[in-house]
Parts: sequence; C-alpha cells; structure tokens
Amino acid sequence: MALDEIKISRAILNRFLNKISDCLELDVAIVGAGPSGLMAALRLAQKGHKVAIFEREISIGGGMWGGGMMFNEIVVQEQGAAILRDLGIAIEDAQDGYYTADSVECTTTLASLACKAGVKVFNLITVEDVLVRDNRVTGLVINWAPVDILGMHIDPLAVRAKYIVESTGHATEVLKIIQRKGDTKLFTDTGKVIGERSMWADVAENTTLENTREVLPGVFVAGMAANATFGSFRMGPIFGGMLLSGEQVARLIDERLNS
Ligand code: 48F
Repeated sequence: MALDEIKISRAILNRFLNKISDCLELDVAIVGAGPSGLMAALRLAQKGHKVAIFEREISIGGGMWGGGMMFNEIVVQEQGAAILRDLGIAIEDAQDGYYTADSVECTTTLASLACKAGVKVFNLITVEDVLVRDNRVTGLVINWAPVDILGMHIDPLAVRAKYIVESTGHATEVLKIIQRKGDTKLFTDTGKVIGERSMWADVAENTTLENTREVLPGVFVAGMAANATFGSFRMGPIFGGMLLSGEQVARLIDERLNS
C-alpha cells in the first residue's frame, strides 16, 4: 500500500474532531492533568462518568514528572503507597512510613490507566474562561495553548459540564479567572482565593483533603489548588495528598451525579 499524506491527515482530523465534538457536553471537566486531576479523572471514569481533562502543556503529569528538584522520585506516606500499589506502581520502602516511587512510572501509569478507563485528555488546550448561569459554573471556555501564549486575538470555544474540577495546582487559574470576572464569590473566608503559604508537609498533606471540596456551585477544587484556595501550606515533593485528593473529589462528585 502506498502511503497517502492526505489520508493520514484526514484520519487525524476526523478522529480528533469526533473526539472533541463528543466531549462538548461532559459529566465532569477537569482542568489540569497533574496527579490530582489524573487521579480524579481515573476514578470518575471507573464509575462510568463522562470525563475529559484539559491541559495547557503538551505533556501531562504536571509537577509529578520532576519529583523533588528534578530528582525524579516521589515520596508517599502509607495511604499514598496503598493507592500506588493498587495502581500497580512499584514502590520502595524508605522506612518509618515513607515510600518512594519513580515519578516517570507514576505519571505514565496513572495517565495510561485514565485513558484506558475512558478519560479523554486534551493537551495543548488552555482554559481561559468559564460559563456561568444563575450563579453556577456550567462549563469551560477553551483555546489552543499557543494562542494564549502568543496573545493572539482568536475567539475560544466552549464545553458544557455538570461539574468542573479545578486542579491547576499552585496557580488556581480557574478560580482566579472566576474571581477576576466578578461573577460569583468562592466558599472561602474572604470569598476569594486566599493563596498558599510556605512549605509545611505535615500540615499541608492533611489540609489538602479537608480543602478538597466544592468551592462554588458546580466547581470542586483538588490537589495543591485546594490548599492554595483555602490558604493552607504547600507540601513539596510528597504526593500522597495529591492522589488522595483526586480520589476524594471523585467520590464527592460521584455522589452528586448519582443524587
Ligand atoms: O501543578 P500540578 O501537578 O497540580 P496538582 O495535581 O499537583 C501538585 C504537585 O504536582 C506538586 C505539589 C506536591 O504534591 O505541590 O506541585 O495539584 O498540575 C497542574 C496542571 O494544570 C495545568 C498545568 O499545566 C499543570 O499541568 N494548568 C494550569 N493552568 C491551566 C492548566 C489552564 N488554565 N488550563 C489548562 N491547564
């Protein structure tokens, strides 16, 4: 068979357009493919929900690839180790309740499991705005990341979703967009993103779970964004809280979708 470049191009275009067109109406739209977003997506898809992740970078995995200061290993505590074991990721006992895992194996396995569970991942897409109806966030406004990076004046497209997961990490980008537009107040003490504090792994890991919750109607915050939103600490390269937060947000949204 002689390969035809036009057929190759048409195959890509047709398949991508079918995929994104099918994802214009979702149960859950997740912003950010870091560990918390990937974990949330995997668990929600395993429950049978229609889920897509929108990620600005070409690569998924967020801050997990880099381990700690580019030493590409991560640390988890017992509960995080249980999740990694369950996902089939090799862990090593670093003693006293600390475990290590290869950050590349963690990221690739998590991403692969999420895709195989039915999650659609749209990389190179930036969430630049949201849809708000009757004080509830009902969707995302998306554009190609290079359009955003170059500041080109090109109008975006929109995706409707029953629930949004804000898992953009330290930046809390989606919530900052919402507060900038002034459409609604967050469920924080100030009504705004409070901002993250310095590193304190012990406290931060626990508050990540407390802070993984609905932050305004239709939007749940997970991962590092949860602590940044509610004014807690950062934790550095310990990732159990990120995985647990992803599971927790999936549980909370699953309950809502089933109620
Ligand atoms: O930062 P990130 O890995 O978030 P996370 O799941 O995990 C945090 C840890 O990596 C680490 C930590 C310790 O555990 O503190 O930092 O909370 O991933 C966030 C992803 O969101 C993407 C960004 O490129 C990254 O991959 N992102 C951020 N803003 C946008 C976005 C946006 N507006 N649109 C699309 N993607």
